Amino acid sequence: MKTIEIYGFPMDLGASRRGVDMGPSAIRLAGLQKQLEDLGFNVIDKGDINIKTKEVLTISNPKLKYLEEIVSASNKLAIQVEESLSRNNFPLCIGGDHSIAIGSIAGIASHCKKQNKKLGIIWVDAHADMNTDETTPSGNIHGMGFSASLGLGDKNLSCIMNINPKAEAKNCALIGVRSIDVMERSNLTSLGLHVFSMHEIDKLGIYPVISKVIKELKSRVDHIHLSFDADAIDPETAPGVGTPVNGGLSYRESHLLMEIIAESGCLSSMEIAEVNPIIDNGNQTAELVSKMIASSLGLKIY
Ligand SMILES: [Mn+2]
Repeated sequence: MKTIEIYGFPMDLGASRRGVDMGPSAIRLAGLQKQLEDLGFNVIDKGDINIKTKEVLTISNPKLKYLEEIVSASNKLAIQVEESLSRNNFPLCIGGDHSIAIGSIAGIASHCKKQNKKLGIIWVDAHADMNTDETTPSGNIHGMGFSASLGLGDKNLSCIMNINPKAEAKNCALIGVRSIDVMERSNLTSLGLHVFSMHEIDKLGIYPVISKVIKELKSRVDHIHLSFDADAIDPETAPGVGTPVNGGLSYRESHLLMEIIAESGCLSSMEIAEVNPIIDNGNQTAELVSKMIASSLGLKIY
């Protein structure tokens, strides 16, 4: 059985709303480690990456807010994630805002490059996270993680670990999207990314969608990474997220997505982002996310 290494990334510099920096604590409190141990895994919690808070920082570029600290923290996470993979372990990164993906995917890409492996990414999110400093309406870097990983935008973000792009768009899929900024749209179409919005999920169902994505990725890549933004889930089920958008995945759709990924047996790394305990009901969203992580790693109803 694999060893899972948990890395906390208490980051909220990438977002406007405060509180997602408490996500790692909330997910730990929900019993993540025990749930994974109950599945038979050896679990090592590697603690949190050290990240400065907004109170001690200033914004030097309003189109790339807190760029310097986000790049610094991303580098730290990238090195840890790469080391985890080189130990043949499974890095599980818990956020924090979705800028967590910039560092984790950089570390994964560096590992894959050295091992001559192709990287594929399944990005599950209400948003596309395909903005750049030129298209962003807010300057928030949590909306730039996917584009940076695919080689677009500011080089400080896209060239971490000196690999750019981290993955090819044809080896990536975006699932669950329902809120795309006007200028961001052109970045999506220019790369030819596989997009399965809530429209396709409503029409086809989540099972055919995730099955198709996995089948295609399995035939093309050697390492599949899951980048899961908790706001992909409907806010009625997951109210404690950074940027809630109506019309998301239901409780069972979210779990089924994870269960099918687990059944495929091809997941090699994961991050979960944007849990915000400040606007949650109790710890409902972190508890859901913790159980979903277990589903993605083999928890079955029966
Ligand atoms: Mn996101």
